[in-house]
Amino acid sequence: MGPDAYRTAGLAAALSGLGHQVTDLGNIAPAPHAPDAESGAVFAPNQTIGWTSALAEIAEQTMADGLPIFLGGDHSLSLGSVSGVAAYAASVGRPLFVLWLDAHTDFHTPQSSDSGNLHGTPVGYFTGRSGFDGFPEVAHPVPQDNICMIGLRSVDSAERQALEASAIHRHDMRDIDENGIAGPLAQFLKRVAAANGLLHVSLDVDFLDPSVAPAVGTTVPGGATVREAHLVCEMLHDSGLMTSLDLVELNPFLDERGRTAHLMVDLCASALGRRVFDRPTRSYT
Ligand code: 4U7
Ligand code: MN
Ligand code: MN
Ligand code: MN
Repeated sequence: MGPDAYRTAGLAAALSGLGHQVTDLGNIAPAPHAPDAESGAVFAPNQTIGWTSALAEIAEQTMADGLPIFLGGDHSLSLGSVSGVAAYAASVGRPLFVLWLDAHTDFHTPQSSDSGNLHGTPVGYFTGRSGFDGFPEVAHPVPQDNICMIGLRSVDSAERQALEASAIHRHDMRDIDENGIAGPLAQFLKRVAAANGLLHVSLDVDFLDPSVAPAVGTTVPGGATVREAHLVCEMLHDSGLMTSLDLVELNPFLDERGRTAHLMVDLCASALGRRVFDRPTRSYT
């Protein structure tokens, strides 16, 4: 229901109002897959394999035509969106960078996950961690050093260990409180620009504070404010660097009169050029 909630909240009209040509490709179906067991350590692995192949294929295709926006739905969709975008980046000979806006690091493997929920594993998958048996092979893993996470405030111990041994750039909420959100983001954007990279942005609803974005299953207090989130999106637009986007984890059943869906639409509009006043062009090179 996530994608339909975005449609109802006027995502396409918001973007076409900014002068973009918008095509809604409709809902994607998972590729044929084996049935899942009723119970097991991991929830719906085979269905997720089906989604991953279908999404990776459509991601690679749509990158050639424009800036794809993947609407969800469970963050496990990023196993497919990011691995497909990475394949496209490799085909045009440019490095892929990923900005992960989330309360969580989603760096589990199916083995390390305590919950068995695959929405906690996309970063593990597209960085090429082992343990994703039966999933499509990740032909072009995203280098750890090309990933920047902002908004972190709920990290499991297995993830923390793996993350601390990794080169992934991470900014928890304390970092944002102490230093603001613009500094770390600008630093990252500079690196993307210097490398002539493509930039995939993955925006999990729970990046935002639950008081302003209640429509998500995994609320964690102490998240980004409305303005912090808009500033990130406005800077992304100014940079001209974003080449693909996930809007994920929206659960409209938990929303209050569509306020979370509308906020996410407004953020997406900011990332694609909505502003109050023009500013002198800012360069991140
Ligand atoms: B989301 C969790 F246990 N780490 O693995 C897990 F805390 O896409 C949460 O970021 C994962 O919302 C959250 O289940 C996944 C949990
Ligand atoms: Mn989820
Ligand atoms: Mn999350
Ligand atoms: Mn997430």
